[in-house]
Amino acid sequence: MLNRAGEACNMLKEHIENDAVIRIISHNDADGISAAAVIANALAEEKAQFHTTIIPRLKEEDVNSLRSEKYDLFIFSDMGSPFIKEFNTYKHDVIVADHHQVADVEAESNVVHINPHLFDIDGSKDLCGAGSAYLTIRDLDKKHLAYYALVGAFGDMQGQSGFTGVNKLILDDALESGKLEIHEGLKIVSKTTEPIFKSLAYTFSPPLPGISGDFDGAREFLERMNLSYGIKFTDMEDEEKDLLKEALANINPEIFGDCYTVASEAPMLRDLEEYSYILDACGKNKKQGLGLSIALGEKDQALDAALKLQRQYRDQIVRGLEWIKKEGAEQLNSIQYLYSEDKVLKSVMGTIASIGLSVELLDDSKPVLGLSRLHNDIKISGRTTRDMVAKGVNLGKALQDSSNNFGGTGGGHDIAAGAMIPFESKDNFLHIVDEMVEYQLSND
Ligand SMILES: [Mn+2]
Repeated sequence: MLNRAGEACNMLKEHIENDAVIRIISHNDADGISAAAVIANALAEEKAQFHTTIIPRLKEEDVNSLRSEKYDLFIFSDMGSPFIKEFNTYKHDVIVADHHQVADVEAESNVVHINPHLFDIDGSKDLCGAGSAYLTIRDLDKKHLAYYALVGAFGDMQGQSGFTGVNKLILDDALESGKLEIHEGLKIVSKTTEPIFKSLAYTFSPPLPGISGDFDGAREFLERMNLSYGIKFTDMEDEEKDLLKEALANINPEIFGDCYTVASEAPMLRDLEEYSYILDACGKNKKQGLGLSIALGEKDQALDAALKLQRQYRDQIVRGLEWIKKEGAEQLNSIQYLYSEDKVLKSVMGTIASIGLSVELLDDSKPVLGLSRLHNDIKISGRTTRDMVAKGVNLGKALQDSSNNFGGTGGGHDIAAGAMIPFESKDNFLHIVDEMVEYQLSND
């Protein structure tokens, strides 16, 4: 894998020496933006010319229209692996640094394909898109950029219980460069930017049942200990911090653990997990350009704008969780679902379905589907728990088979999956998924 990355780096070096203009195309989530940032920062340091575009999905028509663009080298990061066949017929050189599923196509000499799946490495936990991108530029002596790959890993939920596989090698690079420090601490968000009750309510991972997503719950929790809820965590006295730590550890011991910080970053970006949340908020609000400029080092106004976006997005999630708390989910025999026509709730349905399960607002003995209507279709995000998967539930299969029945599409992992179906099939679809899950549970 490192040899393959070395080949990519040689290709890149050649184009830099020839003063070529390089085109970077990357995905619009936290991992994809981090991936673009790793490469763009490296190219900027090498004084190379480049142009970056962040897109939600690489479609066949994109692949076809890029073919005629006048660049010398294309770099696709956190996307591109399904299109090796098409890239093979490009006249340009192409580097693909991805970690999603691969097709069974060998790359021709104009294409270098970096993907953990090609080397039997687990692309869902041991290397992310930003990690593949980092490996591409690693031989340019860029260990000081390694931490961006870890931001991407957090964005794809790969670092939350420690880094493994190739991610560990990248972590070691980041530590060796002196940029990154690891220390034990309280893993609550926005310690320097929000009053403590909001820091607690905005902390969804690790989940704090009764507090996560619940402003009143967080305030009451603090008041019970006689702690003032309006000050920031960083302004609290040491004894108050200790009291808080102990009480939170009683709710979820995982709240105390390794924090990964980069001291040279702006305070709100210093914690790499929080950095990934900021990029995620930018991407989710279609402000991927803002996310990218932050990762390229823009401060002040850009950070203010991102903070505002993040606050808005988190408040929407809190509103969604409050709605679940009040209304609960609609119950079928073996599944439950959330449905609302409300614009804000619709936009965070998948997220609140997942957090609702983890913070125990929803019964975890039934998979949950979050439904949101988009014109004549319904988008479905399904989540369940490891326990239910062990009992036989495979949501990816259930959503794929049931959506196909109605001319829709669906699939994913056993624990998390999605589908898109025509709106008119909603009730029939729910019944079929319910029966399929019942069948999966009884036949295990
Ligand atoms: Mn990714």
